[in-house]
Amino acid sequence: MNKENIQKAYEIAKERYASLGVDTDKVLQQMQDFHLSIHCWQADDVEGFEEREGGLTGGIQVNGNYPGKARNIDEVRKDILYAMSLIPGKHRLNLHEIYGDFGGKFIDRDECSVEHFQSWIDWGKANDIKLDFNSTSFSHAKSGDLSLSNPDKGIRDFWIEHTKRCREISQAMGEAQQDPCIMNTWVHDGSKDITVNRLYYRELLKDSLDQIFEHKYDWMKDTVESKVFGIGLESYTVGSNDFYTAYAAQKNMMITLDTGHFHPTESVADKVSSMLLFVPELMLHVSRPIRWDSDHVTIMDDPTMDLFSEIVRAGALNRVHYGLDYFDGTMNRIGAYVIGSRAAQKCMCRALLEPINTLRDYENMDKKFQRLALLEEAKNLPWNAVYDMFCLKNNVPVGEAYLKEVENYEKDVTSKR
Ligand code: RNT
Ligand code: ZN
Repeated sequence: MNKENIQKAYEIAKERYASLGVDTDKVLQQMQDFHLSIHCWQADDVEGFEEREGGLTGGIQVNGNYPGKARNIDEVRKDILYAMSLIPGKHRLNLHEIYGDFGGKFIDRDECSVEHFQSWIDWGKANDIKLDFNSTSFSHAKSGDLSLSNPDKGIRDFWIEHTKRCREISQAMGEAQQDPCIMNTWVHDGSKDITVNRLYYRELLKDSLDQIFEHKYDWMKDTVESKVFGIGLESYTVGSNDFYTAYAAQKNMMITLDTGHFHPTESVADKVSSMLLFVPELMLHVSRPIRWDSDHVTIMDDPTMDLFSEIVRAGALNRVHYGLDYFDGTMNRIGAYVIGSRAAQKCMCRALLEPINTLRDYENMDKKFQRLALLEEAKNLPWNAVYDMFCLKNNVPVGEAYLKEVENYEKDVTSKR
């Protein structure tokens, strides 16, 4: 797209928004401060670099075998840097424990330590990318159906040790980058069929978490992620939404809202203002569930737009962290990163451009028709010209121009794998 046209379109958009009391220059600034935590696991279909046999377990699934997936740590790093070069702004990288630099050795989950992540810490520093972290309960011989809530104390202690070590690693990452590393704890624990000891496993999970979170760190922040159900674990999830909402509220800690982890008609957007009254911060896992927690690539759909609008309306921009969480092996994986990241940004851009003061005036005056009419009209306002300007300012391809770049990278790099 022609640079002058983008600028002209922006000027027109700026005037149009100004007439509704919205400052587009300010929004461009806010977009610059909007950092995604990009998930490393789209690059290689959630495999990681552990020396182990066996595929993905824990009730999650990747479909597709599109050629060119990253096969080792260098390829993951290269692909992520390339994807980031097509996403405007500055973003974080969200690592899972199985993506450690294990040097070809088998390091069990209860043996991981900072040394296995030192090269990531150095890479983050060298590329000015801050890191977030996740413990990994799935794809392991001891995963089974129950990890932190396993009645077998040996297995439970194994996963407690793993998760504690992950917190230590997160602390080291946070300290090195002088910015808190957010560590997400999600465990798949659940069961396929009718469970008659529901309370018991939840007591065990609570006790394990209490042990894990006992030590306080200053350079990492914990967050806990609930889920409605996993594949093969359909009847019961130990760490349900109620469990973690209550836990996080009681401990005054962060909670993760994964947009695929609720019943299909539940609004994740509506949870923001309720939860933020009781927990300090939220982490998002922005995904796209299709009938179940399918982890399709994030797009600019109604649930995602509603979610970001609610964050802006709640004045919660600085209390939310924006992780992505999808994994699709049916298409070019770098393209998938760019689509999902840009989609999340577009949702935020549109949310920031909402003529909220006028809308609130209407609501306060009980002008229902006017409120709904302006909400409808706002959909058609030239938010896209503002997003294009954001891309231009950040020297990344504007609009569909990035398709060619992804194709070139496929031709030169990923197709040769
Ligand atoms: C699974 C959870 C979890 C994982 C990642 C890989 O349903 O969403 O966050 O997707 O940890
Ligand atoms: Zn998630």
